[in-house]
Amino acid sequence: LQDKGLDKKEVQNVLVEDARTGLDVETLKKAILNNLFYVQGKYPEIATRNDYYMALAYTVRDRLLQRWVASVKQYLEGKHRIVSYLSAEYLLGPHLGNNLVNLGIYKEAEQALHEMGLNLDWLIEKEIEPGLGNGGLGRLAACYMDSLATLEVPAIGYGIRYQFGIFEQDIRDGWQVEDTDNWLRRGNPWEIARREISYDIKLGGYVQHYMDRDGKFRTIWTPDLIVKGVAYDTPIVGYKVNTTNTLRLWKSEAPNSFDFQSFNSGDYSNAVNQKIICENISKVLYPNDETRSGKVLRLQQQYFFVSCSLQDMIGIHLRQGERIEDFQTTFAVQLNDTHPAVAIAEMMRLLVDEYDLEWVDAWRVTTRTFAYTNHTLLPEALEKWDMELFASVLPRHLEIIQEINRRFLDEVTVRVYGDQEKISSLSIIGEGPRRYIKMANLACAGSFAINGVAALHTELLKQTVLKDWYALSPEKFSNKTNGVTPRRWMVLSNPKLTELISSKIGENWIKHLDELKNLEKFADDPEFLQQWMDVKLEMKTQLAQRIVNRTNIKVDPESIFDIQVKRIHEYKRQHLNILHVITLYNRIKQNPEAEIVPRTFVFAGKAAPGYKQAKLIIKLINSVGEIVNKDPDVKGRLKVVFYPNYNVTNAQKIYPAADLSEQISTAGKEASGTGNMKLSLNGALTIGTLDGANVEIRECVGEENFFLFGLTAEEVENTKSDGYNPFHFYENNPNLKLALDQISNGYFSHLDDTIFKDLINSLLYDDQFMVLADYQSYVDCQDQVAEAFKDKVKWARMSILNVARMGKFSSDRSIREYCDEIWKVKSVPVTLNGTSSK
Ligand code: B1N
Repeated sequence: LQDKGLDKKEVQNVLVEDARTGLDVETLKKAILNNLFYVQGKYPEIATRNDYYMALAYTVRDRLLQRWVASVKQYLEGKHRIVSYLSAEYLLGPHLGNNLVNLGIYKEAEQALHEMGLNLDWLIEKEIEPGLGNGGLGRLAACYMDSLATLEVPAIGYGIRYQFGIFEQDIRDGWQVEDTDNWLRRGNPWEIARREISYDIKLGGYVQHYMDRDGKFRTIWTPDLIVKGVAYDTPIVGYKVNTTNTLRLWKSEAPNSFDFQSFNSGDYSNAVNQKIICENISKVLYPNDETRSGKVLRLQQQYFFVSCSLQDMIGIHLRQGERIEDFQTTFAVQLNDTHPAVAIAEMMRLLVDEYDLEWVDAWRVTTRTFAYTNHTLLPEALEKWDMELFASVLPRHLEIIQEINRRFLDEVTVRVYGDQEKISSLSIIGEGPRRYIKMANLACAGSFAINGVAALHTELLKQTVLKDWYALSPEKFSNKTNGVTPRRWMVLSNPKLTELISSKIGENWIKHLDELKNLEKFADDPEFLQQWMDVKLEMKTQLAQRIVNRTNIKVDPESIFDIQVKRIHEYKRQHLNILHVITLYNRIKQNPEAEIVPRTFVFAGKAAPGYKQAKLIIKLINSVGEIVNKDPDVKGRLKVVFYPNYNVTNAQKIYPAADLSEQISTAGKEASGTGNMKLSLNGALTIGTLDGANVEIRECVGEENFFLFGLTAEEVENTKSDGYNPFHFYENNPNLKLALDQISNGYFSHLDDTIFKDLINSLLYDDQFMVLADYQSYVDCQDQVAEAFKDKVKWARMSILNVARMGKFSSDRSIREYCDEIWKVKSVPVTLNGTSSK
């Protein structure tokens, strides 16, 4: 090299751009064949599709590792505050395509494979997605990891490496059937097991206190089980930057030294059982979205990953040569809802019991470290733990929580002048026939910041569930409206739209979503309008193909694609949507010549396996579909599709094809929603209530581009307190009455008049979610939608303006707000070969 007269920096470049790091087509081709041989042990003639997928995945991983190592090095060199995101769920979706986009080598990889006679899409579709989350909360964590890396913020995500993620859904005879999600069955090229990074976690047992020789109080917690948490790391690369952060997920195992008493005493089967108990902790994701389970295993999971993560952070902090008292200068820890809130008690235990801090010093560190995001107002989702159950798993933490509460209530009593009602509402421990621990209160007491996930949600938090907390510490509260990453949800999932947008306004919008604004000036350009409509039609045609393959239902790509995809929940009101379907159907039956704008209703979403009404809603959708889809009078003008197994992979194919986005939750119930943002960014117009982030979406896109209906959150509350009577709406609205009668008398269920009884009764006599109260307003609004859709060009214009004005809803914006206002962290660009981005 010296002969060639290269200086040191150039040498570095040459060395770095080798077969494992080069990004050009030729190098990629070589690397893929190399990995096929040395990782999969195959040559092209005998390689399977999965072999090629793995070879490509390792090729991409090599390039990530180089950036990952550079990032870690850079973070350790200076003193930077690191964001630590604690979440029980990460709904990542498939990695391959996303990593190619973020590395900026999608086209190159496509070309390399093409030259090898292979097709990139075909390999991308081979990946089994890691479904380590239920819905919006888990997906938000994944979008935030993408934005943290893209904004070059030092961050680490901590969670659980579930062996089984969210169940796979199949539909049989119209009913949901669950199957296990064995996502690791073909191995996982995106993770690196860090066997050397592991921690022991105690569970159960008892606590003893004594005074040592120096007169200091000591605590010994003798557990009845110890499990080991092993780190599995996944690199998360930012978009066209070197920054590659870590997602560290913990797997539970039996400790090495495990139960040799049992072995020595010859009790082999007991030793094996104990090993299984340890491995069970990270075995499976609880499939409940917005419902509590109260199960011991769930508490064990929460504590397991929180304790591993805090021990890990303390290790990182101390290895930097810092003092334990300054922990909060190294980490800002965000609690993704209350699922990791036991971290507050665990931090106190580690500081007081293990690192010998005085209580007040430990509390100072703790309350400068944690911040809490609330994601729901639904009372059934607020986490509470029976105190005896809690004590049986975490006896020491119960003592600590009682001490936190005692000191806290002492202080509060003075502040609220002895108001008993306020004191008991703020207490971390609930009294009743059985005492319980209120995790939201623990999270509030131990955090320096508390936020909601949309403007309306934050306001409602302050007025309702956290009212007394807001009165006590208003300065802790702020709003951080959710966002989604445009890399996965536009660039990757909708390349045609991406290309069209970029052809007009350049590519900057991908990192600065506000720049979509620049599209507004093309909203009246006839050529652009035509291209916009062409892309949408092409995406609808592709989805139609997938629908017929998966469900055998033929749908018309020219019809309105009216889409409601999200978890099935009564508050999300998929049944309100189906009442509209039935209403249109009845119009046709009453007058087969009636003018009906053709529509394809697409539903998708999982129901929690134990949630009866949600499962019944799925059955209802399929039953209505069965009748409507084959009725000759309908003449194909209405189609109802239930697309099975909604997950990130399927969502990426559905969003680009949507004309209409259904965001029809009962006002005040959906904390934010994020599907609303993804659909809108893909050009769908929204029909929705004033709920969650819909309110802000409507403000941004303009009320003329948003189909609004229904009661407001305030009207919902007033209607309830005035004595809401759903039966009154049934009796006085003939179309509504007909639809409900048809469901109950078996019109859609082969004359079986028993199946939907529970659903109908709950609507007629309770209707917590105001379906009947909002029915007419919804149907009227849908009539306006149909009318608007008749003018295709006008619709396209609205769609363009809608996208142009959605820039606020990038997760980059959300993360910037968290960084500036809560975490106080700055970006740390990572350099590679002397440059910081592609
Ligand atoms: O969190 C999303 C919001 O956009 C949604 O509106 C909200 O419904 C969702 C217990 C939850 N809130 N609570 C949960 C998930 C799992 C679980 O076990 C509760 N999910 C939400 C992101 O902010």
